Amino acid sequence: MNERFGRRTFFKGTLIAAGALLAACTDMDGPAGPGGTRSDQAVPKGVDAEARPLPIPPLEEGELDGTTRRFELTAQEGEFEIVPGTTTRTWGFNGAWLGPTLYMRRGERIEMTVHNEVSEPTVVHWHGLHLPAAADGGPAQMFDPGETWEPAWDVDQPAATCWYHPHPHEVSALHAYRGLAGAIVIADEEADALELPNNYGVDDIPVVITDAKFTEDGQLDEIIDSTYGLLGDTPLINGITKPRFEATTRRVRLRVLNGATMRFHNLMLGKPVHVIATDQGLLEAPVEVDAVLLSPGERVEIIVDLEPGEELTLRSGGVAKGKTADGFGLHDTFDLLEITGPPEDAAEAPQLPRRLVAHGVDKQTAPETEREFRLNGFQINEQSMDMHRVDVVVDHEGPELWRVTNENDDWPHNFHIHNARFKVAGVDGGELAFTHGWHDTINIPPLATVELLVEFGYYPDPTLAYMFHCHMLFHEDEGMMGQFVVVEPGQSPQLAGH
Ligand SMILES: [Cu+2]
Repeated sequence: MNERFGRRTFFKGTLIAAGALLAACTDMDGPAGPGGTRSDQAVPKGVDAEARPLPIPPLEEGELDGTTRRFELTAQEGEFEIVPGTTTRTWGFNGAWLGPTLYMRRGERIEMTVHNEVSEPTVVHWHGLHLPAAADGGPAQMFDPGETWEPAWDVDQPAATCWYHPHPHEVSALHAYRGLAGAIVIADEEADALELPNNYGVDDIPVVITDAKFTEDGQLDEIIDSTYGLLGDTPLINGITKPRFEATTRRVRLRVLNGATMRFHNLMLGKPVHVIATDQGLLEAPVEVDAVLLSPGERVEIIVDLEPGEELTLRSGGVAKGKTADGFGLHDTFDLLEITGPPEDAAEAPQLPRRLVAHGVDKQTAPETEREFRLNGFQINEQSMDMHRVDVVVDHEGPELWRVTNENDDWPHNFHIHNARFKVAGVDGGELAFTHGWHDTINIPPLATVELLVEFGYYPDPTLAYMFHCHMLFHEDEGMMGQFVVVEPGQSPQLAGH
């Protein structure tokens, strides 16, 4: 009996292993179907057209007055040629589609004026920034068409690639999908001193990934799927299909933002590249990778070294089946961005710095406060978002340990905390692609638990809440979000209007 049982078990084991290997091969093999896609995913629009030059979002430096930087942003409606030959009605900031890249420096005071000239109430969240709750742009701060909102804050965090996008109650995905999103570059002296590409639009390139699906008459298809939300079948880079970037330098820094509402991208360039920064800024040292998985809302900065005449493609290469959930783009493959090498006479790139910035995390000191969050379906800890409920009160300045579990075995989730940065202190029950560095958004594979060492911006205000939520925006809109309030020690939250 024992022998038979043993043989059967062995047999089953090898079959599973062989199946997994086969799945891994087909998934990583790349384009197999029409238009550079695999046969089981929809063909993206625009793949048969000529490549177009990569549009670089304008760098908006605002108006500098001493150490105060003033910005004016207008959310507006317009139209744009997302796919060649098709005019699509869109939303954007200071333009028809998407928004400019906002530039700000550590130590500056930011005074922002945001005008709402779209047809619905909205609000703008500064994703990754540490600032008072009154400036954070949560759902309690929506403002009507024709109105203006004027948040202000001090930039008190290291250089990083962050972004801004709408956060209106229950329609964040739709407003972001229509085009209200842009990158933020935070600079500081420490980063300036490093020999890294930082000439915006020349060797320091924003790569904003979003996606869309289209109606037959070429408009944004706004039908919200009950599982996939507004997951688009056509990936867009800086707002267009099939872009091409012709490098003029041998070294390029890509500031990649996954601004898609639901789609994961496993980014690869066909050769090893160096990751130098995650959501919340530079790593301690460059890390060489073959691929890096970005869930919605995450950023990564990549250094690519190019030879004259070299042709590379930034691809979304998919993740091997069985390694994580199905769907949500995890097994789709796309060519995202063609990159060509510089001219022969381009100057040699210097040695990549071996050290970047010191993180100074004291791993010996255990945080006094530990909290647990269970993500399941569209809920966190068996509760849906309630703007009148405070879920967490942070009444101290030090770090906390947040233990976040994805209880679903078939859905991915991720987790974003406003006004905070965190290190991944541990992963249990799953594999994370990239755990180095400071994050504000992290992928949590099915049945995995991640331990996050969280540092908050400390701007006590008992009257307004910050959000923590799944950044798959359909999940957020369906209620997968909670509220935390930062207060003085011993103080109680007192949400405004309640
Ligand atoms: Cu989710």
